[in-house]
Amino acid sequence: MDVKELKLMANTIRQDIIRMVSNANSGHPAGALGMADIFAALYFKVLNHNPKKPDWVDRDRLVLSNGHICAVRYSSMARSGYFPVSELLTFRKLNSRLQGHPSYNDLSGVESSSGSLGQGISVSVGMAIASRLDKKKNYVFCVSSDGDLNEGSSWEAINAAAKWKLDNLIVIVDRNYIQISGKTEEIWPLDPLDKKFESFNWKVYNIDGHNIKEIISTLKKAKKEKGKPKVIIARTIIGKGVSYMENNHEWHGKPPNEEEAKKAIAELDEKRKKII
Ligand SMILES: Cc1ncc(C[n+]2csc(CCOP(=O)(O)OP(=O)(O)O)c2C)c(N)n1
Ligand SMILES: [Mg+2]
Repeated sequence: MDVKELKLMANTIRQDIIRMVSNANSGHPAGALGMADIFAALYFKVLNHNPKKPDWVDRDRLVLSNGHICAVRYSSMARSGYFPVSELLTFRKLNSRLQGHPSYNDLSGVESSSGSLGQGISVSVGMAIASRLDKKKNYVFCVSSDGDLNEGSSWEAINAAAKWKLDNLIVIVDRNYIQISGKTEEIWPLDPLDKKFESFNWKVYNIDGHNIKEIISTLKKAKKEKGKPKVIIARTIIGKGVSYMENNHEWHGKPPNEEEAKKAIAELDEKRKKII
């Protein structure tokens, strides 16, 4: 896909997120919307994967540590062919494979169960070590977030990744400066986040998490960098694409009502016309 097609895909993913969360009348729309550009780039450009063979042993792994934003992952998976798009509307229903937090046992292609913050980087470190021991050439990508990095266990894993010089590990941080109850720098500050990662011996890239060209070129660069684990700190806007959700922590875990969902879809339709 070229950049324009990826922008359109990110818009489609955003519309899916609104429909899923609104249909379920529960879920986490804002963080998911903020990561749509990165997930479009990952699933449709960067990941070496085969949606028809989710268990292919040489695939790149994508671990989602901030599991609550899983609507963005489910939409990306459906749109790239892991399962029918119609299944997206079972999101958060009883017995659905698309649980409110991802379940490894229920859906092939989900690499680890998540939702309990602070575990994904550890899981990814384990996968990266295993790949190296197996002499595999694949990469382990881990999506983390400010809230995920508020957990001390994340930093133990970050330290371990540097000890093992895991250059097959790339963490992408959803740096929207917001978590469940407000602004990160007021609740549990992380800045200077890039300097912290550097002092842990990681290679750091700061990017605009909505610039698809920059997302792709940085991921390419990061894959080539040898000898260190790598982190891409992606500055994102929570709720991106839906005016009343942007930069507003109240939409962290609240579904839009019918009228609000209609407004969101209309706004996204307008944006879509501008991309075309
Ligand atoms: C170990 C753990 N503690 C607390 C929670 C409750 N919780 C769910 S999301 C969240 C905040 C996450 O921050 P972030 O990922 O930055 O949220 P977003 O940007 O998507 O609003 C918290 C504290 C949790 N899921 N896991
Ligand atoms: Mg956040």
